[in-house]
Amino acid sequence: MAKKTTGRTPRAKTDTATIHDVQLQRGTGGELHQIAEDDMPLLTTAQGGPVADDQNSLRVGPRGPLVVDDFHFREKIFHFDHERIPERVVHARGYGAHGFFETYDSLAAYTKADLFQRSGERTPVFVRFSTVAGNKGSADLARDVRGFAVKFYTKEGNWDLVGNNIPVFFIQDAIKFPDLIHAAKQEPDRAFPQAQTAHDNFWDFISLTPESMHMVMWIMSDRAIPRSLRFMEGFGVHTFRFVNAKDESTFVKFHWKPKLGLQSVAWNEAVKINGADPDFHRRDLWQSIQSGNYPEWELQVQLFDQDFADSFDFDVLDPTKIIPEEMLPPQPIGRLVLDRMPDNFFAETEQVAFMTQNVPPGIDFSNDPLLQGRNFSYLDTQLKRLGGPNFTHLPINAPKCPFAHFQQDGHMAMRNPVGRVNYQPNSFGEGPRESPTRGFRHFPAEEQGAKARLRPESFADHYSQARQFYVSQTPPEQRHMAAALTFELSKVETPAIRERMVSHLLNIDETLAATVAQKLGFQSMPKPADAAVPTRQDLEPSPALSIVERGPRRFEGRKLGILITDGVDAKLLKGLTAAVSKEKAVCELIAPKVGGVTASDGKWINANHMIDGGPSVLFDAIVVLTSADAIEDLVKEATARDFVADAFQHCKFIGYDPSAMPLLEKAGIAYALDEGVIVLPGEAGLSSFVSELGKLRVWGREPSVKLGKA
Ligand code: HDE
Repeated sequence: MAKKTTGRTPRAKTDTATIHDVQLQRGTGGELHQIAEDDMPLLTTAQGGPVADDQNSLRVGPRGPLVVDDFHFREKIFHFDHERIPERVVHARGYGAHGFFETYDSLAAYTKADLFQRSGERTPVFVRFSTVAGNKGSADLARDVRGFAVKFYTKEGNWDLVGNNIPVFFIQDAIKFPDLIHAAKQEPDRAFPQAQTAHDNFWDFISLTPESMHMVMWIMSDRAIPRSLRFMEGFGVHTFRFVNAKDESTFVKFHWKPKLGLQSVAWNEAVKINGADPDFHRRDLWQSIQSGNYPEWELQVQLFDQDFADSFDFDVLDPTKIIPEEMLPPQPIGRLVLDRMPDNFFAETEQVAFMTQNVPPGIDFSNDPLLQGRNFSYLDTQLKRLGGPNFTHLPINAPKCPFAHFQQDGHMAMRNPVGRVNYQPNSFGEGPRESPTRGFRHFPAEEQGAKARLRPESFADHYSQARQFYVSQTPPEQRHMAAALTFELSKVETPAIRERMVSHLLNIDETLAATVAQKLGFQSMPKPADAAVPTRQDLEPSPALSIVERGPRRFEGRKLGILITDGVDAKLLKGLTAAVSKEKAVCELIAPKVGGVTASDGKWINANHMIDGGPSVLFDAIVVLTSADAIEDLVKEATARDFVADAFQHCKFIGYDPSAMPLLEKAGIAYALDEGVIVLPGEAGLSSFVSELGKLRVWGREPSVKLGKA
């Protein structure tokens, strides 16, 4: 006989027999259908045992203790207790996607790597983007380097190109990596600040490590706050080797170039995005792939031989140096398209194990000491993170080509060799054998020298390329770098560290140093830091280093935020959204209330956001379309005023219909209208407005906004 139930778990009864009466299932059109219990998959334990009641644990009487026979409860809680694995010690926060790499033309002259042999060949890939310093739950818009790790599942095994969105690194020797990362991450006694380099320990280490100065210029630039993962470059950083079938080696540096051009956010915008949408980058990647706007990059290579390396001003083995693109133009060799999100974040993005030492025949290492140190590190880290040596059995890490070896057993072994023989050589003629012709052979580079702990003289110039980066930036980008340095050092509590940093800046650019020193309130200038190489070279500027110079010039792939109210001109709105989608960009509608608005033609328009949840920092440009009746209420909304004022401050393009002018006035920008604030539909029409948006920012506005003149 059924006992009395508590009534708290409507779909479960506490007696023994049937549990679910009905369930709801969503149809293809989103509608809900009822499905009968018999048509639903049966819930089981991990051992496959059918579960009768998943709502109540087993107890003695309605108010009595739980009992140990409850194997279902025990298994469920046990598994939950073990759901986490250690987060990555660096690059903990990441987001991944699947796609393919397509080779343009055969590269057989340079490399025998199978994936580069045939024009049009497609190789499946998995890419994981990441921030470096923050923990797994930190915000996307931290000022930080972005990881850009690509796993190519080639027909000759996996090739992992584990790169960053910045082509140089902080240190020249892997032995300094733990120190660098300790200093960059949260301070150990107080456990803050998270995902930020604006603290004493980081700048203490950096200011004592002159080799980091070039990288410091990059992370203080807008490169460290990308607008989207889709709008950033990637770099293999180190010099690698291509090796062809004749065993000839060519040095190679890898570059990923985004099809939609480069774009970053303003620092004030980054700070606000982190609050408004800490998942800004991952949401953007998710949305663009799910909507069929597949992000794309071109793989380009800088190829060079030993003679070039010998004639170059710097050492090509030094990972704190670039080879300027103007000096050695990168050649396009293929494209990467990301077209599928993982089915499960943990199984794929979290468990993916990148290792720099995963290279196929035809790709090899150089003697870059950082690369060689990395080749040592990545295997260890996967063992720790994934808990055993069989992480290659996980589908995301397993090669997609045939493979065979005698590695066996260990935790979670899923694919042990079958048959009697698990060794070789054997006389049974069983099992795989190595092949001197098809197998990987390391490039037989000749090496000599005394064994010693040392740093080569050729790595000693720490300032010339740092300066080259700075002088290659446009004026707004240079201003951002000065502001970033000032902000970061303003958070440093120890005056000596600030001074030491400024003493390095003096070796890079005197004006930059003076600006930062003045903003930090220095009474006098410190002496320039002692430099290992006393004469800094004045290298030619490299425009390729500027984001503004490499901007997209098109609004494609960007997002327009349109603030609408009741009475919005339906025709104007329709025309605008059509012009935007023609440009392959996206519109999102923001309304004063949740749900939407009633347009001028009496029809209801659904909005994507309520104004409080859709601040203008989430968009690349904004438009305000309102009506004479609604504007009075709109100007009373503080968030509507911020919507406009922030967009103006962040130098974005703003479109408005004449009835929105009172909001511009209230936001304090009506007196500073410039060429980036455009009345709609305007004489030139909506498509010309949208093509104007391709300029992305009105940087000329910035100085007046900064000084509060706007
Ligand atoms: Fe890494 N790095 N790294 N790194 N790195 C890791 O491996 C390491 C370096 C990079 O999305 C770890 O699986 C050392 C340079 C990316 O899963 C670890 C040194 C570059 C990712 C590790 C470096 C990178 C990592 C932590 C100094 C750019 C994320 C978790 C010699 C070229 C991959 C893991 C992903 C991850 C070690 C320096 C890029 C501990 C010792 C330079 C993109 O193995």
